[in-house]
Amino acid sequence: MTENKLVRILKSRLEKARNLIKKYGDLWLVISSGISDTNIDYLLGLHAHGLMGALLYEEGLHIFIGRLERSFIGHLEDILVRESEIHTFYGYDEFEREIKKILAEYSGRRILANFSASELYPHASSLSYALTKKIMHFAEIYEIELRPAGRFVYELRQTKTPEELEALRNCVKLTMNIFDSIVNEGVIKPGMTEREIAAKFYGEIYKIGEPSFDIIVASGPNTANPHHVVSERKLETNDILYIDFGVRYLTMCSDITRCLVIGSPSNKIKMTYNAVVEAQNEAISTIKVGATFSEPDIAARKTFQRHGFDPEKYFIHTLGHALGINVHDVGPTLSYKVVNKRIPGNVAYTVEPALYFEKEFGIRLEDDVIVLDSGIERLVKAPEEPIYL
Ligand SMILES: [Mn+2]
Repeated sequence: MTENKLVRILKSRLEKARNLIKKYGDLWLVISSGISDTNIDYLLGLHAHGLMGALLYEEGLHIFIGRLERSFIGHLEDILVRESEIHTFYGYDEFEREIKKILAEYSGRRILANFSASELYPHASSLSYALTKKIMHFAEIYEIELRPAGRFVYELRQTKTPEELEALRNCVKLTMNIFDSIVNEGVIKPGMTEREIAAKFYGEIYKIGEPSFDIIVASGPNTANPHHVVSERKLETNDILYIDFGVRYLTMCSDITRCLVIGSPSNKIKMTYNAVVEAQNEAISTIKVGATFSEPDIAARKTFQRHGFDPEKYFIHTLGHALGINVHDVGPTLSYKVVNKRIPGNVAYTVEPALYFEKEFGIRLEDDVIVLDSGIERLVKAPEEPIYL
């Protein structure tokens, strides 16, 4: 069941890639060596392990996979690779030989390869210098024109296919089920450590997928840190805490932050929470196809100003980021600085306004949205009040 869904997502990406590639070249070569390349996950629905490669061509996809990892692509065999070839190898030398053999078949063609400067296109680059030299050498032998894949990968992955968006909707639902079930269990209470809470979440997440990123559980004064590292701190009565977590399900990532309080919160906490809720609603009301990436962030900042909180001082990050196969996916951030780019259709974003008061506390609320030509879809909505434990 899940596998079929995954295959449908992969097929939708392959089709999109094949249509788009004509604008940039003929084939797309992805090689993952060492650091796992998300483009392998994107095409094959699995984490790259060691050396792996994929070459997208008109009719199919060549897959280069270590003999020991052969079982990884079991889900692709019948459907995806019907007309394609699987090339197995053991060790670097055999890998090189396989790549060379296949490249020989594409003499005279234009191949997009993922060795653009990583500062420019971090999502497209992971090739080692040695491997880059090698591929360039083969290209020279076979008169292949190598082109940087950066722009192509950017355009391909910034917008999502309907299948990817459907997976994200389900992903967010499952994510919230996990959150609700842990909160309703009533186990989060004074004496429990941040680490113990994180462990609860990890336990549930692995039953359906994997974490999109390292979970953040921040409590008490730790909530003043936007990127807190989970600690041994024990929850205390009248604490505030935030939990920032996400699930990677069917290769799509959710990212949610919720704010909880134990006992009775101070007035400042209540006022801050209200301001953050309002900022989030105001921001979301501006998000639509054709709006600039700055508009929602500016709306959130204006709301904070109206509530008497200087956003320059207390809202110290951007409003949101693209979601997709990576939790920080391809695309501009929602920031007041991105004034000259407009939001396209079929993108997914987080909306996460926050206020942080150094050494005191902080509140962040994060929801996920999908932007379509027909309007915005808010996949989930943070509660109007903190969640009382
Ligand atoms: Mn986020």
